[in-house]
Amino acid sequence: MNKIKDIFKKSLTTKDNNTLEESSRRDFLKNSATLSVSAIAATSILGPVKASADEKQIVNEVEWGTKLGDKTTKYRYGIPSPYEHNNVRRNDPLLSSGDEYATVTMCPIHESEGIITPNGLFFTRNHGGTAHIDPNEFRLMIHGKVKKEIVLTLDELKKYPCETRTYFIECPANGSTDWRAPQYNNLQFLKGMMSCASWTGVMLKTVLEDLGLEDDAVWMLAEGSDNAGNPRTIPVEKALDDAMLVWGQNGEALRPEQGYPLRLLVPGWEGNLNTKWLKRLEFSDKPWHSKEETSKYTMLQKSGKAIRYFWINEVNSVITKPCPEKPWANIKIGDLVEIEGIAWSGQGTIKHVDITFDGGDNWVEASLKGLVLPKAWTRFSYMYRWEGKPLLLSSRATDDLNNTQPTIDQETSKQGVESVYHRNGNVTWEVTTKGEVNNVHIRKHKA
Ligand SMILES: Nc1nc2c(c(=O)[nH]1)N[C@H]1C(S)=C(S)[C@@H](COP(=O)(O)O)O[C@H]1N2
Ligand SMILES: [Mo]
Repeated sequence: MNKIKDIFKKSLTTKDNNTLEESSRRDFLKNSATLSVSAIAATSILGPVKASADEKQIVNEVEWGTKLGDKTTKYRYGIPSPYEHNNVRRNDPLLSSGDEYATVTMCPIHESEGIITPNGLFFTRNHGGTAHIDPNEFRLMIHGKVKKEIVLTLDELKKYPCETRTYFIECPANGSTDWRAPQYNNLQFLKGMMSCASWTGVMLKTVLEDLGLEDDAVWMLAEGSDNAGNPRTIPVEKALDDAMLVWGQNGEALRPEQGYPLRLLVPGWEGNLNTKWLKRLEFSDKPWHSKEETSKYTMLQKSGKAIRYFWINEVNSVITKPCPEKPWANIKIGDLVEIEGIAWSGQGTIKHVDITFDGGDNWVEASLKGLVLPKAWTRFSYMYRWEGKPLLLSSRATDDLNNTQPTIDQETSKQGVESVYHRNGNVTWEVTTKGEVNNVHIRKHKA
């Protein structure tokens, strides 16, 4: 036993005598590749695994193996296993207007895997409930300073060549409950006002080049046909850059909650601009100053003044494993565990993510895993051996324009604590000696 422990210790000791907890997953794989065959079992991430010869699920017939299952044709549209009943959107009463129409349901990002949110779990923010539109009755009007004003059916719009692209949508109010002090000990409620999907539709640029914009068309108004309408002014520059009119979401039609049959997608910009149940696009030489960009969706500063037209969701990240809902309660001291999270930037592509274990004094670089796409969720990962010490665990993302997430101190010294929108200061998890995880704020200075 001691011999195994020795091999174990040796194999995990790097040049400068730091143990594996300080090294990345890639280093771990490199180290383990040099081990002798007998040591592999001892260094398995699983640790010592109990022999399974007496497991009744293996030895005996199981119920589901002795009879026919459901008819293969039972579900014309598949549904999740009933055992996954906890993986659901949840309503945040703090962010509702006292009813279940003008409110938000948060995405269970603590349960999410990879970078795509399944359609049934996509966060939903409505100002007047979910509209249900018959696609045959759908019309899109494009008017104002456009050479060829037009009213299009969905089929006509679908004649344009389509593109499929992966982008996140984030309400700028994501994390808003935490400006003054930690409000929720819960990742879903803290950062679940975002999701990421693969969208199919036409580049708005393609449509506008086809119809022809007037030279002085510099602003676009996008309005929905739901009772809220959600009118927002968007610079034509963005409309001609990467904005899309989308009808597809993860390989099927948009869900009603996401704006069926057509929504505007303004990649990386605040969720509110992504008009659902789209009815019209109007072009003008002046902005509209709609309710949604004057009374709401402005950035209150420390000075008491507010910034209008703050569109971009800045670089951000959060650790999803561990998190308050998925603590390290079952992890034993000495276990090697994966720290995982999501990073995103409305300005570009995630370049790197750093992790701190001590509240920001020291940082190590995590590895990015899977697809790394612009304005999309990006997964990061770090293999860590937890020795039972309490931690102040946090991530800090940097994008390819070298924007880096601020600390909470940096953010609130500029912004104050009365803001609602565009919070991207570091989220910190306190990991206790018992492996519990709490949402805390690291403040070295007073706001
Ligand atoms: N027509 C319309 N578009 C809308 C809204 C709305 O209420 N009506 N809500 C906006 C807000 S505030 C956000 S954050 C995003 C949310 O998109 P989702 O519900 O698909 O997650 O849609 C935006 N588009
Ligand atoms: Mo929003």
